[in-house]
Amino acid sequence: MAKSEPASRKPDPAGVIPGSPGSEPAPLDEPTRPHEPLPPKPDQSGPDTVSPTGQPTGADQATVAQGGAYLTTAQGLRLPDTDHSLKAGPRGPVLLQDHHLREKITHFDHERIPERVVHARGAAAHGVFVGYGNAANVTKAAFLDKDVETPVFVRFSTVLGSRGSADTVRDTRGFATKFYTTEGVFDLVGNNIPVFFIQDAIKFPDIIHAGKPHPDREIPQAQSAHDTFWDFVSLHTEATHHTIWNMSDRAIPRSFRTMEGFGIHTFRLVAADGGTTLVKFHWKPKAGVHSLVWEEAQLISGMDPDFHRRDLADAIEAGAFPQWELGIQTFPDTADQTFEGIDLLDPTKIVPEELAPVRPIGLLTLNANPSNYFAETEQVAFHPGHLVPGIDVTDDPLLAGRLFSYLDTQISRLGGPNFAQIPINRPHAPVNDMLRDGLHQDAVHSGVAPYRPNSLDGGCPFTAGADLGGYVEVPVPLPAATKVREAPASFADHTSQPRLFWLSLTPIEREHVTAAYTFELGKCHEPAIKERNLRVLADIDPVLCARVAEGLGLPAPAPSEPLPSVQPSPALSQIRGTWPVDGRVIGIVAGLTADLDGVRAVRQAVFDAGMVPLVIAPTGGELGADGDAAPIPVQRTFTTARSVEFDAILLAGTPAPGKDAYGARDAKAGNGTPASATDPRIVLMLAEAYRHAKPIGGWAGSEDCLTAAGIPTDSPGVILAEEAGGVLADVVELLGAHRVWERFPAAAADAG
Ligand code: HDD
Repeated sequence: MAKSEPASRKPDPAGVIPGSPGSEPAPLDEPTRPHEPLPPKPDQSGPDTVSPTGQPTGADQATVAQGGAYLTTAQGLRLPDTDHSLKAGPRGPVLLQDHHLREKITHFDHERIPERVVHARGAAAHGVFVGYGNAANVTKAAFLDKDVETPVFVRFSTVLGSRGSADTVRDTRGFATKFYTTEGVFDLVGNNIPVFFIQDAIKFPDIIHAGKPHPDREIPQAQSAHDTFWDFVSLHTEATHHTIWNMSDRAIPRSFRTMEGFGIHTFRLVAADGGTTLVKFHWKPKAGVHSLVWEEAQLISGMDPDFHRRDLADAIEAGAFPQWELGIQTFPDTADQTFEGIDLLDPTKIVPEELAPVRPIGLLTLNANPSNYFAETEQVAFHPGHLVPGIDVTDDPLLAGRLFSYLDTQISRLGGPNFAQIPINRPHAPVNDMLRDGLHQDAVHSGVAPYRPNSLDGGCPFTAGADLGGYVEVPVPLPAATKVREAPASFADHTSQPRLFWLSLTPIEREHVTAAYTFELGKCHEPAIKERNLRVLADIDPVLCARVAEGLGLPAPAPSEPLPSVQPSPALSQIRGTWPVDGRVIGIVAGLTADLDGVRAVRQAVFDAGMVPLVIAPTGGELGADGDAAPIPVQRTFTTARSVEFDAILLAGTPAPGKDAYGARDAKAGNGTPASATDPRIVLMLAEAYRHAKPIGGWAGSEDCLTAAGIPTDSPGVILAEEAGGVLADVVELLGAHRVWERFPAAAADAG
């Protein structure tokens, strides 16, 4: 029953295929076109929704499932009562016939899906990617064309922890981006560390089993500081490079907003003329690369396990949209697939930026929080095999296994093969597949011929070659080969790049790496595991090995072979340059006799600098509520605040004579010092902030607070002034470098 000629189904000049969604109705139904969902039920539009901080979410009412005026069952039946089960009398047994009770409890029983086997803990945001248009010489991918705007969804994650684990544990972070391009979905599923633990995907279950909690007691949660992890990485030295990155500050980022991202594998780009180029993808954060210090990360794990998740959502809600540039390192697509002697198929190797600069090719901006965590962040399904024309894979053996694993895992995680129909996973390009049926099939397909070739549906769908936007794999010639279970000889170098990383760090960063190894190995119980890891460290650097050995109270072994000679890559160090301070959090401590005009002015100046001021007072409520000027909201009290929430702390001084002081009537007459000086909670806050190398500012009388905390007033990064106006500019300048690095002993020793 062919109703039209095949020729009439070809794309029109605008690229629209007649009969596809968004085009005029075609004379013939697409055999694979799903029906639109039913319109919302009557009375199902609700009040405007607001976020927990009172901001309108702008959610489309048609999508708010519980927004209607009346409660219904899943079948649309209005309900008079959802608080009492149907019983035989008020004290009698509950009746099985209570269909609402059964529906409600049954649905609840099935609310959870299996968490991701890795990267279970995550947070995500919507955004837009805009191409710079300068990559056309290497790729024909349309979303990279100049000024093309592509919607994206980005999910950040930790690797090892369960869904409810803390955000700031020492771990690699996932950085997965879904580009909803006009040519189909492209997923860049990367990490914040540019190398991986293993060179072959067949080892993935091993490294993950070793890193996850011990199978007997299921501890420790979200940690690598235990025997099985260190057992594996010392017996399997290709993990050494990723491990030293994990022991560096990269594994405890300050924020998702201040992480780099890496595609890790080498991919192959294809230009419009068919030319190919090898490429590594990088995400460069506009805010710079910044980390926590280890003690801070540990405190946050208890104080605010949602620290990174909250930080991302708050920044986006406040309009401080996080941004990254997508960059590429490109390499000639040579037969040996190496660059400057570095094997590009080995995912444990980087190519230093000094050898192959990163060229920015587009800008990512995250500008909207998800409306529903489960629907979006939990159900999003990434896959390194989601590619678009112009981007192809290489024969990296780690990537090959991933191309299998990501589709496979969704089948148990999302309950069947139709997860691409879940709203967050739907491509924004028209879909016309011949996939049918299966669990959770949401589409109501029409037509009778979901097969090819057919004559019943006019021969549709047609296939499209590269000239019509079809995805055509690069016809890479393969060498004559013998089937083997082997790695190439070049994969055997496991020490030169860990050494390159170590030598590229500043003394402070090296000290952090040393402390991290000492901490993690100190948590191991088996002496043999500690000793074996020291032998691995000896092959990276004798100084590193000796310092860790000293901390463990063990002898330092000698290197097993002469140390490789390497050229450091300064680009790998995080401690350099100055960066925008947008979204940084400034705690303003207002004690009982605080100068309210000063607090008001500083708070406004912090806002004006694009940062977030949080006023900390002895009790909640507002400051100066009974005065003429606008009251100041108190966001934290001495009880709820902890130093780790803040990037810098300002101490409000006492007011000039005749000016208002908050709570002055309660303060001891003539005391003249802010009440915060003697409060042990503020003393603790200052001591921690000082130890974590955060800028501290204060005015008029704040010296007493510092003295109570044992902080010399002439320390680096301590700014004192007579008046409020004298502190903020200097504190902002210090924040541009992220921390007051001079406060760390290694920096002092280095300077000396
Ligand atoms: Fe993976 C999830 C990143 C190797 C198997 N991986 C997952 C996520 C990220 C990465 C960011 C979370 C995606 C999300 O937010 O939903 N994985 C990487 C990187 C790798 C890597 C950068 C190496 C370069 N992964 C890797 C291998 C395998 C897997 C070698 C298996 C052979 N990864 C998975 C998985 C996950 C996953 C089991 C769990 C949940 C999911 O895929 O959707 O399939």
